[in-house]
Amino acid sequence: MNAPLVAPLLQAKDFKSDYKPVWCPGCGDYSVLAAITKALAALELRPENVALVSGIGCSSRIPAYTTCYGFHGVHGRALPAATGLKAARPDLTVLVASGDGDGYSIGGNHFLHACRRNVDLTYIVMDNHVYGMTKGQPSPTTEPDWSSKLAPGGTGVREFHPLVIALASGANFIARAFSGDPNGCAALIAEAVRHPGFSFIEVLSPCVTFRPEQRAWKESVHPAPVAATADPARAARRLMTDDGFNIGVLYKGDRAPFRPGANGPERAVADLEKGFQL
Ligand SMILES: Cc1ncc(C[n+]2csc(CCOP(=O)(O)OP(=O)(O)O)c2C)c(N)n1
Ligand code: SF4
Repeated sequence: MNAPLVAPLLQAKDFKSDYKPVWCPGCGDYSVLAAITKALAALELRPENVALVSGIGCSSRIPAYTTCYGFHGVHGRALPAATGLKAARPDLTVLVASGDGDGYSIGGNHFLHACRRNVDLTYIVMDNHVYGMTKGQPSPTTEPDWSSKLAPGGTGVREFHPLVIALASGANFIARAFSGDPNGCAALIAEAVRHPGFSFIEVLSPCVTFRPEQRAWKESVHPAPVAATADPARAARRLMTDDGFNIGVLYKGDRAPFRPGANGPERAVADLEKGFQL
């Protein structure tokens, strides 16, 4: 008798492509890549059922380093591309990879509306508080007093608070991870993928080239002292007073994800056009 045709479970290495990452030695993004591939294996997914969408930046190179479907798009525009993909192919697991420049600066507007729409996506932002790929400009999460060749004395501009903004805009799952703990990061990514709706994970991922002092983040991070709450008011208070290094799931909402067509019957474009005929 022939053995039943059951696809074997895959391992993290099966989700890694043959392309060798071009990141600087020690960049946190290597561990985020490892965490994503571990999470996909733990979720018992297959590369042909997963799409990774990104914008532009060192962090946005991730899709090429996996065997999943990938879309390395335009700077700041990963979320609209991913939203369209998930709307057209709800059967795919769609992950979005970004950086703090890509996702919070040029892509900031899309971030707000992706949280509000609550399409079932997992948004992983590798935050290194700097534009790495373009050689060290301050980003929206850069500390105001960070002095560099490009911004001597610092920008003097207050940082953006991505987690608070995600909560206020309607994200359904909010977590913070650290690249230096790839297993912990993988567990958070897997939990985010399982949670319905728009899941946002801020991954502290050091840029060792332009922010070498971020190597000390490993001494600053600590597990969040309390379990995730589903109460947005409580989550807001916690996030507003958070030291920036709490690791774990910080908010887990129960809003139903947006599904195209769920709010009424879909209409053919030709029928819609008829309504506009003079
Ligand atoms: C429309 C447009 N504007 C600017 C750029 C140049 N650019 C490429 S990557 C990047 C910043 C990336 O920073 P971040 O998202 O923080 O990623 P990192 O490289 O730090 O991972 C910029 C400004 C571009 N490619 N396209
Ligand atoms: S410049 Fe920074 S973010 Fe880019 S690969 Fe190098 S260490 Fe990583």
